[in-house]
Amino acid sequence: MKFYVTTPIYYVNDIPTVGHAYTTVACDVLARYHRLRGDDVLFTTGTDENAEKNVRAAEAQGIDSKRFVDKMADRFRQEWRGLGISYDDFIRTTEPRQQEAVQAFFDTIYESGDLYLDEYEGWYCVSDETYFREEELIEGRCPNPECGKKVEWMSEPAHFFRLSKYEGALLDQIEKDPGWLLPEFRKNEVVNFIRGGLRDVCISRQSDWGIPLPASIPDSEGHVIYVWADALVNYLTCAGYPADAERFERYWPADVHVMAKDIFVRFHATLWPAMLMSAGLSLPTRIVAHGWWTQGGEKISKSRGGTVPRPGPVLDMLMEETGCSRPRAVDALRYYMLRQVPFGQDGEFTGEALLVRYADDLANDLGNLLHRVLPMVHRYRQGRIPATSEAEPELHEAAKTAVRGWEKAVSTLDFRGGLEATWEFLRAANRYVDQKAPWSLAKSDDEKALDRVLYSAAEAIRVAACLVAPVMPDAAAEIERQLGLGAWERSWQQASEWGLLPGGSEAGQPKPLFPQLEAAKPAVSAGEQAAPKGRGSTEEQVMISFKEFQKLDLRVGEIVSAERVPNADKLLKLSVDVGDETRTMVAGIALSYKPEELVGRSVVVVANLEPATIRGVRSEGMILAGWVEGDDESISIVAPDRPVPKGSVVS
Ligand code: ME8
Repeated sequence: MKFYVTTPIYYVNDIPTVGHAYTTVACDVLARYHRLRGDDVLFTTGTDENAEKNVRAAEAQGIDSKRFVDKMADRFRQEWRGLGISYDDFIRTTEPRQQEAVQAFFDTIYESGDLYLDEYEGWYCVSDETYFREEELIEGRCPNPECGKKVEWMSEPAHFFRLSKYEGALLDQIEKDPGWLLPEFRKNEVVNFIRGGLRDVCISRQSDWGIPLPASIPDSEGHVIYVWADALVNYLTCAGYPADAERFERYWPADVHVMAKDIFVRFHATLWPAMLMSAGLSLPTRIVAHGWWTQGGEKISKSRGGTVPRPGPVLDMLMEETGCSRPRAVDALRYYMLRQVPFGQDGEFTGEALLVRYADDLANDLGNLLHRVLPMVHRYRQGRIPATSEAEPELHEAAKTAVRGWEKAVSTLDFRGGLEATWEFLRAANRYVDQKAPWSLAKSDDEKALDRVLYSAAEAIRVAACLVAPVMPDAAAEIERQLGLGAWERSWQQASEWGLLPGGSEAGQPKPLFPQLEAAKPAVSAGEQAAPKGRGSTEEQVMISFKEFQKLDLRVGEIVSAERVPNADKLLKLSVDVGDETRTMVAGIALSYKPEELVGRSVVVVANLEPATIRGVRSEGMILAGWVEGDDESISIVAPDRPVPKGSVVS
């Protein structure tokens, strides 16, 4: 099966925002998913360079237009590489192959009688590169609420495309193919737009920047093709049109064009299919519009000015706040964008929401599963995945449900639904580990039961890696490395199979997948995670100076009372006398200590830790303990070797 997916080609008047990254990541996920299925994928993106607004941006920087677009196209490539975008083709509309395709295409349209010369008199918005009728303007400005810029009067001879001729054919197409335009509610906007009456579109301008109208068309001299009519043809060019007939036969029509709602109704769902009908070419199989990322309720846009969220600074922030590596920050950003809002809807982009997703979904649900299971494989089975023929069927069922969930979701570009199905499975796997309590089995002599639980949990992690791979390729590869599957040939098929992890194979060394600096942990996650993480919890070890160390107020305290925190298996509420006062502290040590055995014990306390509310209890400090990461029963509190008075300094 072939699968051809396209992003819009972006204007290069400025570098991309998280909005451009969103569409590009979504298409990348589709491409990676289809490659995993074994499909022959063509995934294209690129830059729309023949626009007047690019020329003006170059002028504003005092750079020659060609040099400017060259530089910006490189920037786009660089940005996409930095986000793990696996495009197969990057097209620039200033390339000769685009000129060849556009001219061949307009020759065909001319031959079909759909081009004619007339006088254009009307308004043009350079920012939107769109023609407007007088009555469409709002107070004399561009009617697009996100733009509202001054429009320019144009009066010149121009070539027109008979768009009006295709009203009926477009409405028929929409009716006969219900899945053609997505989402459903936007389809109605298209229908209303077409029913409102389509006017013929001016498709040439008198300019020297752009692709010349073919000389074979009468009165073409001095005319370049309207930038939208040029840009849309890129989808054909990348498929090999017109020169490579074999390639074109293979990939056209595109399986899905993806974009935001701004360029859906007028351009992709109306003008483009009408142009294709005129040229006698097949229509794309699906055209899908997602919503906008907003900030303060306004669309995030290149031209908005101020601090526009761009991928680079967002990644820097993530790395700084969590201590994760760049590839893992990329994974987290990709995940956040696709998980946070339903694909067709707008969503507010915030660093806070991204950090919460990181902590709760990635560090906690996904990361913890790996870091509970792998250390136990090392501890109880000397680092070898147990060999067992009794992998848990109940977990296999959960895995199959998740796979079906993804497959259904991908067919409608419901990325959020796909990820929710995956997380349902991760939660089931975490519950399985909780219920089977391998740390208790390790104390019994039921070796087979322990083998089965460890194997099944590790197998669930293998499946999880496969499910998250299209969205988080780096994390998936790291999970496989830690499972000892370094040279594993991953395929989608393997996500529904069970028992593929080779028993007896050697697991890799555990390393936090989505590390989290202590300071960045939200109180609620810290509570649920129960036990504090070890020093190795940051992926790259952070060195601190002695001066920084001295900022810690470490003191000896004495536990005065201890009780369980209701509805939290792992938490104890302690009263600790730290010399001059008694503080309440919540500690995740309940699986290792009974409350009554703690009273009167000396402990080492971090006395100047910011208070946090954990499960409704305000915790004013932290006691130190050692533990085997992932094993909540191995916690051992740190205490002075010989008696020292309460409140003594620890340094
Ligand atoms: O329109 N939220 O280029 P462009 C979501 N060159 N998506 C966003 C977004 C946001 N805030 N901001 C941008 C053009 N996008 C034409 C396209 S195609 C033949 C020609 C994404 O640079 C989204 O995909 O203005 C939107 O449709 C596209 O960038 C617009 O990019």
